[in-house]
Amino acid sequence: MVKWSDFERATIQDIFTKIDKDVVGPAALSRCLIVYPWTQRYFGSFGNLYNAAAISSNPKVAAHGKVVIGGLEKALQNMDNIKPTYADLSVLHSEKLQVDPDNFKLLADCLTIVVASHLGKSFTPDVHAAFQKFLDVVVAALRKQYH
Ligand code: HNI
Repeated sequence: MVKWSDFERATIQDIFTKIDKDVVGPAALSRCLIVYPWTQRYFGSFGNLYNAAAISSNPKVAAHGKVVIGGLEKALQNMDNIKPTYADLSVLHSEKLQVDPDNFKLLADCLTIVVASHLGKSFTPDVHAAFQKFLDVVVAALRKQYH
Protein backbone atom coordinates (compact mmCIF):
# COMPACT_ATOMS: atom_id res chain seq x y z
CA MET A 1 0.00 0.00 0.00
CA VAL A 2 1.49 3.35 -1.03
CA LYS A 3 1.61 5.94 1.75
CA TRP A 4 0.81 9.52 0.66
CA SER A 5 1.46 12.51 2.92
CA ASP A 6 -1.16 15.27 3.01
CA PHE A 7 1.33 17.46 1.15
CA GLU A 8 1.76 14.86 -1.61
CA ARG A 9 -1.98 14.34 -2.04
CA ALA A 10 -2.70 18.08 -2.14
CA THR A 11 0.25 18.80 -4.44
CA ILE A 12 -0.65 16.13 -7.00
CA GLN A 13 -4.29 17.26 -7.06
CA ASP A 14 -3.13 20.87 -7.42
CA ILE A 15 -0.91 20.04 -10.41
CA PHE A 16 -3.85 18.47 -12.26
CA THR A 17 -6.04 21.43 -11.37
CA LYS A 18 -3.48 23.92 -12.64
CA ILE A 19 -2.41 22.32 -15.94
CA ASP A 20 -4.36 22.64 -19.18
CA LYS A 21 -4.89 18.91 -19.81
CA ASP A 22 -5.84 19.47 -23.46
CA VAL A 23 -2.41 21.00 -24.00
CA VAL A 24 -0.20 19.00 -21.63
CA GLY A 25 -1.35 15.52 -22.73
CA PRO A 26 -0.73 16.12 -26.44
CA ALA A 27 2.56 17.93 -25.73
CA ALA A 28 3.87 15.08 -23.57
CA LEU A 29 3.00 12.35 -26.07
CA SER A 30 4.39 14.38 -29.00
CA ARG A 31 7.60 14.97 -27.05
CA CYS A 32 7.92 11.25 -26.32
CA LEU A 33 7.45 10.32 -30.00
CA ILE A 34 9.99 12.96 -31.09
CA VAL A 35 12.65 12.44 -28.42
CA TYR A 36 12.31 8.63 -28.35
CA PRO A 37 11.43 7.84 -32.00
CA TRP A 38 11.24 4.07 -31.43
CA THR A 39 8.01 4.70 -29.50
CA GLN A 40 6.39 5.63 -32.82
CA ARG A 41 6.24 1.91 -33.66
CA TYR A 42 3.12 1.52 -31.49
CA PHE A 43 1.22 4.23 -33.33
CA GLY A 44 1.35 2.93 -36.91
CA SER A 45 -2.32 3.70 -37.39
CA PHE A 46 -1.85 7.36 -36.40
CA GLY A 47 -0.75 8.50 -39.87
CA ASN A 48 1.98 11.07 -40.47
CA LEU A 49 4.72 10.88 -37.82
CA TYR A 50 7.57 11.69 -40.22
CA ASN A 51 9.04 14.60 -38.29
CA ALA A 52 8.55 16.78 -35.22
CA ALA A 53 6.22 19.19 -37.01
CA ALA A 54 4.05 16.34 -38.32
CA ILE A 55 3.90 14.68 -34.89
CA SER A 56 3.11 17.94 -33.08
CA SER A 57 0.24 18.69 -35.47
CA ASN A 58 -1.09 15.12 -35.75
CA PRO A 59 -4.71 15.12 -34.48
CA LYS A 60 -4.58 11.44 -33.48
CA VAL A 61 -1.47 12.07 -31.36
CA ALA A 62 -3.22 15.01 -29.71
CA ALA A 63 -6.36 12.97 -29.07
CA HIS A 64 -4.35 10.12 -27.58
CA GLY A 65 -2.36 12.52 -25.42
CA LYS A 66 -5.69 13.53 -23.84
CA VAL A 67 -6.57 9.83 -23.37
CA VAL A 68 -3.31 9.32 -21.48
CA ILE A 69 -4.10 12.27 -19.19
CA GLY A 70 -7.55 10.73 -18.65
CA GLY A 71 -5.80 7.55 -17.59
CA LEU A 72 -3.69 9.51 -15.10
CA GLU A 73 -6.80 11.19 -13.70
CA LYS A 74 -8.21 7.73 -12.98
CA ALA A 75 -5.11 7.10 -10.87
CA LEU A 76 -5.60 10.50 -9.24
CA GLN A 77 -9.14 9.53 -8.26
CA ASN A 78 -7.88 6.23 -6.79
CA MET A 79 -4.66 7.27 -5.08
CA ASP A 80 -4.88 4.43 -2.53
CA ASN A 81 -5.71 1.78 -5.15
CA ILE A 82 -3.72 2.65 -8.24
CA LYS A 83 -2.46 -0.90 -8.86
CA PRO A 84 -5.92 -2.53 -8.96
CA THR A 85 -7.33 0.47 -10.85
CA TYR A 86 -4.67 -0.04 -13.53
CA ALA A 87 -4.85 -3.83 -13.81
CA ASP A 88 -6.85 -3.86 -17.06
CA LEU A 89 -4.78 -1.05 -18.55
CA SER A 90 -1.62 -2.95 -17.73
CA VAL A 91 -2.96 -6.10 -19.40
CA LEU A 92 -3.94 -4.03 -22.47
CA HIS A 93 -0.46 -2.50 -22.81
CA SER A 94 1.23 -5.80 -22.14
CA GLU A 95 -0.82 -8.34 -24.09
CA LYS A 96 -2.68 -6.46 -26.80
CA LEU A 97 -0.38 -3.51 -27.47
CA GLN A 98 2.86 -5.23 -26.44
CA VAL A 99 4.38 -1.94 -25.37
CA ASP A 100 7.91 -2.33 -24.00
CA PRO A 101 7.39 -1.34 -20.34
CA ASP A 102 10.63 0.68 -20.35
CA ASN A 103 8.72 3.21 -22.46
CA PHE A 104 6.34 4.04 -19.60
CA LYS A 105 9.07 5.92 -17.75
CA LEU A 106 10.02 7.78 -20.93
CA LEU A 107 6.48 9.10 -21.40
CA ALA A 108 6.27 9.91 -17.69
CA ASP A 109 9.52 11.90 -17.92
CA CYS A 110 8.22 13.79 -20.96
CA LEU A 111 5.08 14.61 -18.99
CA THR A 112 7.20 15.93 -16.11
CA ILE A 113 9.16 18.18 -18.46
CA VAL A 114 5.95 19.58 -19.99
CA VAL A 115 4.31 20.11 -16.58
CA ALA A 116 7.46 21.85 -15.32
CA SER A 117 7.49 24.15 -18.35
CA HIS A 118 3.84 25.04 -17.71
CA LEU A 119 4.13 25.55 -13.95
CA GLY A 120 7.47 27.34 -14.01
CA LYS A 121 8.70 28.55 -10.59
CA SER A 122 5.83 26.85 -8.75
CA PHE A 123 7.25 23.49 -9.87
CA THR A 124 9.64 23.47 -6.89
CA PRO A 125 11.78 20.44 -5.98
CA ASP A 126 9.17 19.48 -3.33
CA VAL A 127 6.35 19.67 -5.90
CA HIS A 128 8.50 17.77 -8.40
CA ALA A 129 9.22 15.05 -5.82
CA ALA A 130 5.50 14.52 -5.15
CA PHE A 131 4.70 14.37 -8.88
CA GLN A 132 7.61 11.98 -9.49
CA LYS A 133 6.35 9.65 -6.75
CA PHE A 134 2.87 9.68 -8.33
CA LEU A 135 4.28 8.84 -11.77
CA ASP A 136 6.53 6.14 -10.29
CA VAL A 137 3.45 4.48 -8.74
CA VAL A 138 1.55 4.78 -12.05
CA VAL A 139 4.46 3.26 -14.00
CA ALA A 140 4.78 0.42 -11.47
CA ALA A 141 1.05 -0.26 -11.80
CA LEU A 142 1.29 -0.31 -15.61
CA ARG A 143 4.21 -2.78 -15.39
CA LYS A 144 2.41 -5.00 -12.84
CA GLN A 145 0.70 -7.37 -15.29
CA TYR A 146 3.85 -7.88 -17.39
CA HIS A 147 5.40 -11.32 -16.98
NI1 HNI B 1 -1.00 4.00 -23.41
C1 HNI B 1 -3.87 3.19 -25.08
C2 HNI B 1 -2.86 5.27 -20.83
C3 HNI B 1 1.87 4.84 -21.76
C4 HNI B 1 0.86 3.12 -26.16
N1 HNI B 1 -2.93 4.18 -23.05
C5 HNI B 1 -3.98 3.79 -23.84
C6 HNI B 1 -5.26 4.08 -23.20
C7 HNI B 1 -4.97 4.68 -22.02
C8 HNI B 1 -3.52 4.74 -21.92
C9 HNI B 1 -5.95 5.19 -20.96
C10 HNI B 1 -6.63 3.75 -23.78
C11 HNI B 1 -7.00 2.38 -23.30
C12 HNI B 1 -8.36 1.97 -23.84
O1 HNI B 1 -8.62 2.26 -25.02
O2 HNI B 1 -9.10 1.35 -23.08
N2 HNI B 1 -0.59 4.85 -21.67
C13 HNI B 1 -1.48 5.30 -20.74
C14 HNI B 1 -0.78 5.85 -19.57
C15 HNI B 1 0.56 5.71 -19.83
C16 HNI B 1 0.65 5.10 -21.15
C17 HNI B 1 -1.44 6.42 -18.34
C18 HNI B 1 1.78 6.08 -19.01
C19 HNI B 1 1.91 7.15 -18.25
N3 HNI B 1 0.94 3.93 -23.87
C20 HNI B 1 1.99 4.35 -23.06
C21 HNI B 1 3.26 4.25 -23.75
C22 HNI B 1 2.99 3.76 -25.00
C23 HNI B 1 1.54 3.57 -25.06
C24 HNI B 1 4.60 4.62 -23.13
C25 HNI B 1 3.91 3.45 -26.14
C26 HNI B 1 5.13 4.05 -26.26
N4 HNI B 1 -1.40 3.29 -25.21
C27 HNI B 1 -0.51 3.04 -26.26
C28 HNI B 1 -1.20 2.65 -27.45
C29 HNI B 1 -2.55 2.67 -27.14
C30 HNI B 1 -2.66 3.07 -25.75
C31 HNI B 1 -0.57 2.27 -28.78
C32 HNI B 1 -3.71 2.36 -28.09
C33 HNI B 1 -3.92 3.62 -28.88
C34 HNI B 1 -4.98 3.44 -29.99
O3 HNI B 1 -6.02 4.10 -29.88
O4 HNI B 1 -4.73 2.62 -30.88
